[in-house]
Amino acid sequence: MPLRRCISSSSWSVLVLILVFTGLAIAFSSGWVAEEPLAGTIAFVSDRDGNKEIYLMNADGSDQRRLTHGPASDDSPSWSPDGAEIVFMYRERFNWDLWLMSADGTNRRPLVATPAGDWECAWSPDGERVVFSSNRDGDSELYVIDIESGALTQLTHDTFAFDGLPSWSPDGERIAFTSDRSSNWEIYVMRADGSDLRQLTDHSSADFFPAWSPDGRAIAFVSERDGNEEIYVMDTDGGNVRRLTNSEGKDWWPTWSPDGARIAFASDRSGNEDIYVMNVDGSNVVRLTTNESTDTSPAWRPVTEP
Ligand SMILES: [Ca+2]
Ligand SMILES: [Ca+2]
Ligand SMILES: [Ca+2]
Ligand SMILES: [Ca+2]
Repeated sequence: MPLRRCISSSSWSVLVLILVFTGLAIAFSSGWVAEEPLAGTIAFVSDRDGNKEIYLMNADGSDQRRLTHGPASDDSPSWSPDGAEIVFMYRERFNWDLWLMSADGTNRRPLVATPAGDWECAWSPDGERVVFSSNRDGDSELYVIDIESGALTQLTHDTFAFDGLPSWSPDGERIAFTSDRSSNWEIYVMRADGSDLRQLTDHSSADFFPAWSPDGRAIAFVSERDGNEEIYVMDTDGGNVRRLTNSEGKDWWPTWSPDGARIAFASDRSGNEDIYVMNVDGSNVVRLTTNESTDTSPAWRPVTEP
């Protein structure tokens, strides 16, 4: 092989190698290679079949399937920590109760059934209790029920305030919730026995819907402080507030992926409510439902394996 041709051939190889490595470096630095697929299962509520029913879908929006059937309204699903069961709001005629079912929709049975309104439930991380709100004593207060024994503990005692929308810390030690005890809706946190109450947000607009991150270090929430409902995240002491969404529609119902990398939420930005998912920094928004009815109340299953 002539010397000149040999040199140009090896230069070409070096150039190709440089281009390949540069491309890989750009791909890694832009995060493109690190993007994980949307994994797991999301429960949600839709009235696409006539009244509010609970559905499941894969976290990429595929395989949407109905879990509940019948004339009653089924709403606000919350998963057991092992992903085997769902507690949800159930309304026959005009009264809301709390029911349990297996994740395949079987084994439906009441957990809390009183003539009062019983709403907004969240399963404890140890799997043994459910926190919920109820107006059984006149106005909305938070209660915890032991699933096995039925023993009830009242957590809040402010008879002039709405207290609701609870979210457990992943270690089970604390419960974040929404209250209007300081004249407008703010997010508060207390120990799981109701003691050591602290106010986390302090803004004249409505702040509500706390959702504790799986690593326990952040709380997602909804606020109207920038004009309409947007999703924000803050540290668990109320500091370091960051806005994640920016749409003219209502963005609410945040729910974290089990790995803490994404947040699914409901939004009516397209004209009717649908489920969306975004990275935890607000980037890469993906729409998961496209049905023209109301699709809302997403709850990401806390485990990803079947
Ligand atoms: Ca109250
Ligand atoms: Ca506020
Ligand atoms: Ca918005
Ligand atoms: Ca829809």
